[in-house]
Amino acid sequence: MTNQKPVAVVTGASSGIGAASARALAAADFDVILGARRIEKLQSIAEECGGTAIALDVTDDASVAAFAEQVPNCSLLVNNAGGAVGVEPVAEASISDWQWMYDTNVLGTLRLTQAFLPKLIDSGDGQVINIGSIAGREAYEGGGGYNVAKFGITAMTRSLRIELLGKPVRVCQIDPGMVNTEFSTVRFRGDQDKADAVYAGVEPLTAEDIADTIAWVATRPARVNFDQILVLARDQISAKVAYRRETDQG
Ligand code: NDP
Ligand code: 8X3
Repeated sequence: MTNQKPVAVVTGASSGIGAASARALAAADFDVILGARRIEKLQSIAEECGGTAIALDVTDDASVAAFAEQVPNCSLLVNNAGGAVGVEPVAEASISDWQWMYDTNVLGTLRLTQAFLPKLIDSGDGQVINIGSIAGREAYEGGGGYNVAKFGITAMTRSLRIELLGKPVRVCQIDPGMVNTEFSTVRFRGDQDKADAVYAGVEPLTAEDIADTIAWVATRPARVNFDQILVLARDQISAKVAYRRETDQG
């Protein structure tokens, strides 16, 4: 691979925030490498923004190694792949749902960070942007394993930031509130009515709103490190309280 532009890797780029970020970073003149499992969706987004689609399962060591091998240089790693499954209370939660959330969000971020850190350092101006969540700042009823995973990412971002002090790599975490993507469809295991109910009466953020933030952070001068950014819809004030126009209830 030969290129002059800085290379940005975006995980979970087949939909939602990741797809919008791939488009925004391509528009900001990055050479974008898109990773996710649904390769056809990934390829169509890559074609649209002039990027490169490479199959990636962030829960699979061999997949991460094969992905990283195809990307010799990297200036920016956006650890975005993730999500939630289920809203059961702690007392009733499924161990396998919690394992999925921990493996995808936390260990996925760890695997990609370990695979790309040497390349980010070699670039002379590297950046890691982890996608956390308001769920990594506030626990909520039914948040369970997703809260645990996103609080875990918050801790990992902070450790990494400290460990890289003095090295040419910035570390940022962006914590969105409600964003209308496939997130809730996945969380409710494909039940679209339940997914739509999450956003009823509220104007949520769009994937493009978060992608704008990512592209803005990524294009600041090398001396500037945004450690953690919370991005909420105007209609949302906390993990549980959003203004619902139809019911006037949070
Ligand atoms: P989407 O469900 O639209 O996107 C999730 C992305 O993650 C998909 O591209 C999916 O791709 C990818 N992904 C899931 N599992 C894996 C895996 N094992 N390996 C590689 N890629 C994987 O949701 P969002 O865009 O909303 O989510 C993006 C991130 O933003 C997540 O980390 C989420 O937790 C976070 N977030 C979302 C919020 C929201 O309200 N939407 C709010 C706060 C944070 P594929 O299935 O093709 O592998
Ligand atoms: C997604 C936002 O509030 O559903 O990270 O946990 S929330």
